[in-house]
Amino acid sequence: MKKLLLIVGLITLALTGCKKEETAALLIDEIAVPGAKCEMCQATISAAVLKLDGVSKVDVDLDKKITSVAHTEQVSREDLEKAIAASGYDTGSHAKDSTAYENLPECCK
Ligand SMILES: [Cu+2]
Repeated sequence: MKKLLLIVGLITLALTGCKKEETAALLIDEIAVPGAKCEMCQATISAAVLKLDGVSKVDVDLDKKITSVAHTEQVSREDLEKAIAASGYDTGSHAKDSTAYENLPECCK
């Protein structure tokens, strides 16, 4: 029961968090991620970027190899590229973390 309350609490927190972001001006950054190949890559990159406070939406385009991120000004492009690199993918200005890359599913390497 306590667990359920905690989950409900977290969902409420997440929802109110989102509302707040919608009222702030959103910036869109388009980041080249040449290593994005499949749905697992999309999931990994999205999760890495969504962990950052202020990121509200991520779209990983596998054809164009561009990851578009909607975020508030509390997140910089530098933060986004660092998060993507830390998850195992090269970006224009940051080299991927090699340990994270090694831990990616085989289809993503
Ligand atoms: Cu993949």
